[in-house]
Amino acid sequence: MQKTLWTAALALAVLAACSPPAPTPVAEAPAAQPAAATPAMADMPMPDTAQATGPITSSGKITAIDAIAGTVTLDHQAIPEVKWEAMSMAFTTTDPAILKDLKVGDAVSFDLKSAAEPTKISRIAKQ
Ligand SMILES: [Cu+2]
Repeated sequence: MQKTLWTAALALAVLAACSPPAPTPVAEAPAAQPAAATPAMADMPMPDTAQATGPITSSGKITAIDAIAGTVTLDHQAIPEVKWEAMSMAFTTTDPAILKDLKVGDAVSFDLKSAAEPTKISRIAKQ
């Protein structure tokens, strides 16, 4: 008798678990996009959102420059906002014209476009 009741209760529980309320699929739809974006962001060493949207200022020295291609190689200081050690690396520019008054050897301050696009320089000027 007790076993029968227990089995019936279990069967009801299983039935309940297998019957989601009707609004559930509707409620899940808006949540799907943030839920999908979160794991991808967590996999990358990305700074927080505020830093990702704005320019990041740093400084360094020009070691190579191609004003026509709009590329510049900089010996730059550590840039903690994007977790970079000090290093020499090539950057592209948002506008090649920003390089026109610069030359190899110049000490410069510059802005990375954003943490999302850290290899693109949006401002550069002699110090
Ligand atoms: Cu670098």
